[in-house]
Amino acid sequence: MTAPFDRVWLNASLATMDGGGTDDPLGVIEDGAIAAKDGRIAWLGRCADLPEGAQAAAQVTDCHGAWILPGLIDCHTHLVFAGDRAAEFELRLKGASYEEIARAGGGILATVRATRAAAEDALLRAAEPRLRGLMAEGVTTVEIKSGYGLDLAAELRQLRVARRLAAELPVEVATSLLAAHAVPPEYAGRRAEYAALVAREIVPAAAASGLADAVDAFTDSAIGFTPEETALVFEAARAQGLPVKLHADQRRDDGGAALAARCGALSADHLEYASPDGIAALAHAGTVGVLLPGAFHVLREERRPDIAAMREAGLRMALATDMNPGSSPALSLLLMLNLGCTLFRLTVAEALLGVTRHAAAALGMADRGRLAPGLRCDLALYRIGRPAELCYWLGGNPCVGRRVVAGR
Ligand code: DI6
Ligand code: FE
Repeated sequence: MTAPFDRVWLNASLATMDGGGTDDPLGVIEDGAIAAKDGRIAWLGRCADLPEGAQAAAQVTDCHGAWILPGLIDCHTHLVFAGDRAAEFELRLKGASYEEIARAGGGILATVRATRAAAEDALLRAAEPRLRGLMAEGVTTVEIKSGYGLDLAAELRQLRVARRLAAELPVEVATSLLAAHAVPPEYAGRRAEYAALVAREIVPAAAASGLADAVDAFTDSAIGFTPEETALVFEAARAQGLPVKLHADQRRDDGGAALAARCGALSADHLEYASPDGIAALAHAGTVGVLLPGAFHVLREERRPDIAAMREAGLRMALATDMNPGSSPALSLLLMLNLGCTLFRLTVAEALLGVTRHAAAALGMADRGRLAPGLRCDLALYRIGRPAELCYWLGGNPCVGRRVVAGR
């Protein structure tokens, strides 16, 4: 008889993220065990109920009371880039605004210059420690965007680095083409022309390369793209069969949420200025709202996303680092759990669902983000007394184990 399981974890508390309503939103199983076969969760439940013979021929790990969560998912990062913008941080501390710096040719375009000038290997070496830092916290899936190339070759180079990171490290990576992030210097004053180029050439070429899993854009009428330009890029994505995501309503209400909903986007991200109607439209469309408290904090924004409207609408909320050198130099997803609770007033359950189940949905991944039979057995183990500790500490890292299944 073949062994039922090849891995078994015993004596753990499980936060399955597959909970039963308001009493138990995290789906906790105390004194639990989890068993895997061929990289999939084959069984989970109370230790006492472990099937007969479960441990035979399996590699068994005694968790000594640690908590197990599904491997965390950072569903919004720009972690492949060259250089840093610490000098801009200092300028902002002296009163300069993000938009002023961007209009003066700094901001995103400063990182574009550095990233275009960097060789692929140099980009890889710069990105790797950032990714390893997330992995050390129990992150097993990371989304990585381009957007600092802004021409076909440099955008593809960023995406290739993202794929190489996934090939070289035990982590899963989902890539997003963000060529519509800013207007490159050679198109200064010709924003619509650049948006048309993205739609006509860059999106199809990225799709043909197989390097992009999705297409993202930055709708911001001042320093990004108009809803009409964004819609053009999204049509190109749809024509290539690629899902879309959107940086929406971060600094003003540009109608980004409604646009994302209309286009059936996987996620609409930021949403500080999204209106209750826009939020309701997102919920109705099944689009996930991705909250990015790192950018809110670093830019010292005062307008919070309308969490009450999101709850009311039943919008699924995810939480991510937005790791980027300008608005969110955030190297820790655990820290975002704290900021999500303290700055946005999320509950512990909302924050934790935001980096697991709802983050998976924001990436269109149905095979992870919860602990349930049949799903990938990507796990994160923490030495904590209760799940709230993951949101409570500011800094530090209680992750004591992590496992990611190889291959999709
Ligand atoms: N919103 C963001 O949070 C990042 N891009 C965007 O459109 C910021 C990118 C940067 O400042 O480098
Ligand atoms: Fe972003």
